[in-house]
Amino acid sequence: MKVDRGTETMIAEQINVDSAIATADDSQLVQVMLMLDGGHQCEIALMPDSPLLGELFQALTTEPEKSENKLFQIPIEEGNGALYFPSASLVAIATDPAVSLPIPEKPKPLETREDIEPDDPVQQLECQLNIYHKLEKLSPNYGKIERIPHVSGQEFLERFYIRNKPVIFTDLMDNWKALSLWNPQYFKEKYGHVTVGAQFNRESNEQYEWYREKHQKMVLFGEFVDQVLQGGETNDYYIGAYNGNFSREGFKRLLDDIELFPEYLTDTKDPHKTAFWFGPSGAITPLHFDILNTFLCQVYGRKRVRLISPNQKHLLSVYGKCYSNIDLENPNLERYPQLKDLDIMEITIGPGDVLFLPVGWWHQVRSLEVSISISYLNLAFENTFNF
Ligand SMILES: O=C(O)CCC(=O)C(=O)O
Repeated sequence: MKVDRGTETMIAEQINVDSAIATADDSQLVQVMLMLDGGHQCEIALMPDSPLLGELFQALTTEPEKSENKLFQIPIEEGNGALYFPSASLVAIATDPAVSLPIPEKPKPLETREDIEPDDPVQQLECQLNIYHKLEKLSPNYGKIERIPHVSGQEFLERFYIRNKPVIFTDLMDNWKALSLWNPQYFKEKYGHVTVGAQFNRESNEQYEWYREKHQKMVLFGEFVDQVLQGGETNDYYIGAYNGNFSREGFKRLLDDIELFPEYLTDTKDPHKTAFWFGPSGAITPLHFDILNTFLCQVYGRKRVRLISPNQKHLLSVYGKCYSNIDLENPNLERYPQLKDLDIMEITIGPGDVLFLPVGWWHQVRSLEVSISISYLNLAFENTFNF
C-alpha cells in the first residue's frame, strides 16, 4: 500500500474513521478498496451499514464544485499509522461483496404556493418581473417600436402612456424652426459668445454620468462647437444630462425655435423641464432610466437608442437607483453572466423623430453623428413617481 503525501490544506471537516472500522465478525464485513488520485489504493473492512461507507459514496457522487472539502482519516498499519486524503481525491470504490447504494431522494413535486415562492421579498419581485417579461414577449410585436404620425392626447394616453410603451412620432416637430436652423455652424455664429455648461474628460471615468458634476465646466459655446467639429468621434465631451443651459441668459432664446406638443405637454415652455443635448459623433449617455416620462426630440444628426424594458431591471447591476454598470455596447458576460438572457431593443432616431421614453425604461444612447436633441419632461399627464 502506498500513502499519498499530498499537501491538502483546505480542510473544512475531518472525518476520523477510527471508530467506524468494523470489529464485527468477518463474515458480515465488506472489503472496501478505496482508489485515490495518482493510483493510490487503500483497503479497509467495514460493516455494510456503516455511516462511513455512506460518507465515502457521497464524496464520490457529489459534484466537486458542490462538495464541502472533507478530509478522511483511515487507520493503517493496525492503527499505528493513518492515511489522510481529501474527499475530492477519491476516484472509485470497489467492494466485495457488492453493496446496494443509497437511492437519492427525488425532489418533491411543487404543490403549494409556499414551495414556489421564495421567502425573500426581493426574489419574489424578481420572479414577478420575470413573469411580466415572459408575458410581454408573447406579443408578436415584442421588440418593435412603432413609428407613427401623432395621435390625439387621449389616444396617446391609452395606447402608450398608461401602458408604459415606447413609440416614435414622426411628425410632431414639423413646425419647429430649429429643424431647419440648428446646426453647429449656426450655433457658433449666433450663440458662439454665450457661456454654456458642458462635460469634459469623460473618458477618464467609467461612471462619468454619476459623477457628472466633476466633469461639468463652463465654456464659450463657440469654443465647444469648434471642439466638436474638429475632434472627430469621441465620448470625451458632451453637452449632456443636467447641463442647465436653458436657464442661462443668452441661451434661453433658443427656446423660441422649438414648439410644445399641445396634446401631450403642459402649455408653457419650462426651461427647467426642457433639456438640450449637443455633442460629437460617439458621445454616449450610459445606461439609465428616467424617473418620469419624457420625449426625446431629435433635431440634427442621428442617435442609436438601446432600450430595455423595466421588467429586466434585476439583470442590470443597478447603482445610484437609476444607473447601471452595464455597457450595452460592450457587455461583459464574464462579469455579468445574467446578460445572456437580456433582451435589448435597438432603434435609430433622426431629425424630426420624437421618441416617447416611458418612465422606468432603461436606455443607452449613442450619437452616430454630430447631434442636437431636445428632451421635454413636462408631460401633461400624471408624471410624478416614487423610486
Ligand atoms: O440623447 C442622449 O444622449 C440621452 C437622452 C436621454 O438619456 C434622455 O433623454 O433621458
